[in-house]
Amino acid sequence: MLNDYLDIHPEVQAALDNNQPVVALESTIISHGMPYPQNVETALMVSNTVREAGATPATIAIINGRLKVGLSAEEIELLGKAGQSVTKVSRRDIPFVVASAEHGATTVAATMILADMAGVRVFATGGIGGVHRGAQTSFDVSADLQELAQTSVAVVCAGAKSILDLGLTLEYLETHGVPVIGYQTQSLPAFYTRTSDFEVDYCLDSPKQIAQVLKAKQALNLQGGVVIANPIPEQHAMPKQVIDSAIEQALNEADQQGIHGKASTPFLLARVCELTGGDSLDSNIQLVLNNAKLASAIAIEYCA
Ligand code: PSU
Ligand code: MN
Repeated sequence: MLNDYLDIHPEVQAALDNNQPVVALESTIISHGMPYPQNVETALMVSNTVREAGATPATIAIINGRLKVGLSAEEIELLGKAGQSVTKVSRRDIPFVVASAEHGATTVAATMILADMAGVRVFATGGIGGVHRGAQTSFDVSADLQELAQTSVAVVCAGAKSILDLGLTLEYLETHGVPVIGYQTQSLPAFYTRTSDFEVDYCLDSPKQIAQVLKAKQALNLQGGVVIANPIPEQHAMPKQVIDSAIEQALNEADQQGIHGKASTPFLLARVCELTGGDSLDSNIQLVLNNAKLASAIAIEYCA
């Protein structure tokens, strides 16, 4: 039944069949999270990084209505070039894009769903969605959080951007039983910066320790995801004031222009990128590569 919709790349399927490590990668970051051509270059570099680290990359998207776990370089190029014209697909959007046989770029939430269908347990990305600032009145809470509450995939990210309310995001995750692990850090990383004013739930120092937690969670049949927050490497971090003021300005513009719903995050990401020149994009690329390395190491330990 599932196979009527799902295409697992033969290389990914072979790895899964042989209990070899696989790392899922998302595609909204390609179509909506970065400009062309850096988005395509980054996606290909991330895949290579996973390979070099000894795991198999599985970039996830919807192509012509097919749920794809593992993309070709041509498919990555297609999603990157088409950019914002590709539908941004979260949980609610999946059946529509499938039924109309269109392309879709999967968010963290939708990528987790497809990874879970294929049996991929570790996923690397840049940043997760969360509770937006002003959510008290806008109700803007990313479906990524609800997915983390129910779908058993570990997400390696660089924390969350301060376009979000980091404190409320942590509260939401706590309510839904989603642990937030800091990799070699007590402080919740804030994407462009290594620290924030918030603490993670658990600090673990090695991929092996993290894999042990994932194994215990699975053995105990505790459903739901895990957030693994990996600070951006020091040399690529941004000065806090620079990024904070760009984020403030982007948030004000979004407010003035009435940007809301699924357009909100891509708008803010693009504006922050423009306002910081190329700097935030360079940081963004480096932190994704760093997350791909850690996710690969965790996937390897998870299979050991
Ligand atoms: N944060 C980033 N880069 C991204 C995203 C978030 O720093 O590319 C993308 C991810 O795909 C994430 C999605 O799942 O935005 C969240 O969108 P929303 O807030 O509409 O749920
Ligand atoms: Mn939203």
